[in-house]
Amino acid sequence: MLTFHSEDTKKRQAKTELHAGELVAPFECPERVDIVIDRVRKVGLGEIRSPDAYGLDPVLAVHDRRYIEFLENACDDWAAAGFKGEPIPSIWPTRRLRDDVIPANIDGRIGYYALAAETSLCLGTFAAAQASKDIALSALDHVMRTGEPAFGLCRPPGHHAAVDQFGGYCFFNNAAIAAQHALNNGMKKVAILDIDFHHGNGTQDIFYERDDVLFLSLHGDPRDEFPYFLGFADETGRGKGEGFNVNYPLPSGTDYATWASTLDDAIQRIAAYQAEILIVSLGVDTFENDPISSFKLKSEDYIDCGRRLKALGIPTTFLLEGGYAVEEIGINTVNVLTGFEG
Ligand code: Q9C
Ligand code: ZN
Repeated sequence: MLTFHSEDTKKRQAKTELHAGELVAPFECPERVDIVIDRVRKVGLGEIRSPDAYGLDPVLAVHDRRYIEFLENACDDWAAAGFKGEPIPSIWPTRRLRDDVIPANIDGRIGYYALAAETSLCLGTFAAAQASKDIALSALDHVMRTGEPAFGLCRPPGHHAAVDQFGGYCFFNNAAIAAQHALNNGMKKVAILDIDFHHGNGTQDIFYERDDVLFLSLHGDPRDEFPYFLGFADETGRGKGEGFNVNYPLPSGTDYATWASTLDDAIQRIAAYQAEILIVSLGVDTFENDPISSFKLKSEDYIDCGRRLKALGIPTTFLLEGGYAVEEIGINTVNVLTGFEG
């Protein structure tokens, strides 16, 4: 299987994450990329290619123009305001406040465009996010052209990013950008299967009223887990999109037996939808030793997961999302891919 990879993904080198009331080193760190690519090489998964540059048009097809401009300039604006730390939001247009005003002051504007406070911005973030979506688009194009599977070693991840919001370590929604690109290039039905531990709120939101993208997500029950405010089972789509959004919230402590039978249900729905192309939002923060998650998957389970996905027989693009047990992220991610290869 081909891997798409770029060193530019490591240009995001944020120093801080707001975690448990402290500023700590981010869980979503650049070393994740090195460890995954080392494993890809070690097992001989296949050729490693650099992505093509797609520019911002495919991003604009999914995200708000002013949001993109905000991301591009936020660090400069923050520094120009005289703020010393990394850009981090502290107020939002929540209930009882207006959400139809975009503040001029960067302190307010960052809250307007943020869905959470853990994710600090930094100077290289925009460049890394661009590399990440180029990787997703290159992988998707390869799959569309050849029918062969591909792995996009995306970083930063994307599935929490909504039309005009960043957070949960995500800026551009790589899977959504790739799905829209597939539709704009002749595909009629795309499925996105999100197996990251966290609900893919951004992806769900982007396609919620549409029937050309089937979105399915297995994740920690939002009653207990980030992103808390989306990802419940009764969210099934709206309007034309009714029936094309499927959430599988699962309890803390979920093991592979339960997770895999849930996966089989999702797989059956993808088959029934007759998707022409499958995008897997591949997070391995379902791993038993993940530091911020609570499922109990073991390294060998990822091989079986890959096998089950292969049985669908649909051209498949894998895009990396989360996974914070950094030492094992290479083994776990690449196990899905080798399981798929058979
Ligand atoms: N400080 C992805 O897996 N909550 N994002 C952090 C620890 C945010 C995860 C709790 C988790 C975001 C792509
Ligand atoms: Zn996650």
